Amino acid sequence: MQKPSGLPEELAKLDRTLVMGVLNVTPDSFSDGGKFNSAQIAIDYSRQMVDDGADIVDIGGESTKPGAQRISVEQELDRVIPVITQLAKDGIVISVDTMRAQVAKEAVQAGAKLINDVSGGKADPDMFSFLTTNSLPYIMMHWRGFSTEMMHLTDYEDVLLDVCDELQNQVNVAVSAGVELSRIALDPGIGFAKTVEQNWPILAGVADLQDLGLPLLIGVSRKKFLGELLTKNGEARDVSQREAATVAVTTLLAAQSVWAVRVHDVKSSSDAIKVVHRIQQEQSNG
Ligand code: PMM
Repeated sequence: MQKPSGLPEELAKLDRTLVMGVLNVTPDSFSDGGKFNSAQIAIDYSRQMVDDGADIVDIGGESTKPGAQRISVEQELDRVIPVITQLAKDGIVISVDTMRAQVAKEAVQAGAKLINDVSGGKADPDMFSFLTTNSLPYIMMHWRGFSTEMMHLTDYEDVLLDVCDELQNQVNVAVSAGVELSRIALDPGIGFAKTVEQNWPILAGVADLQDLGLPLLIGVSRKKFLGELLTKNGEARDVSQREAATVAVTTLLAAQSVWAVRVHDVKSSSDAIKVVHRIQQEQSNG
């Protein structure tokens, strides 16, 4: 199992796929239209995810849904820092989901232990220089542009090869800027600058992504391409009904020893990973 360097000891020793539970601290993130957008509810929800098996809680204050407008750095800080501070006190391992070096810096000061950058260092020219000030794991996602434009950035010759090439180029940029290679985990960015159909060759090509030589984290949870696949009578499956499809992907990724999955429903993916891991142990004994 490949994993990035710089992980907290309790995660570094684990030899199975990790579960990163999603906590979007954004006004539109909860199904009741924002009623739960308060720090205390976010904290309780995170504790529940950990109880359900989350190894990491990924906290993001800026929506990256297609079409989402950017928020100010102050807004982003106001949303994430109080939650990170409290959860870090509880001993929960937190990653901060941000494209901004300033937010990453303050999140790390507040206790975040991983940096999850959906822009892979492309959105903020200060991100790589910030990274050189610590040695925490850095999740570098494949990214071509902000949420307002990414749906127009889907021209690929061969989506899998192009994503691999673009990730490799960005790794080279990071390493030239002084970021240690060993701390980088790669993410192909399912749904980011990809059409619904373009996500499938990527999931079918995990081995090619692994050939880049770095650990992988993949986030498919409840995404649109799953809803489209499950279309019935011309209607895509609702976001609330995509859990089995999400778990199917988790299972396949765990069987390929992908380092981590980013999911909303922690319990179902955590259970699936336990089953895969148990079978893998049997295979290595036999
Ligand atoms: N997807 C979203 C947000 N952050 N981070 C990583 N590393 N990988 C992802 O695929 C990813 C991410 C968007 O999904 P959400 O709006 O359901 O959180």
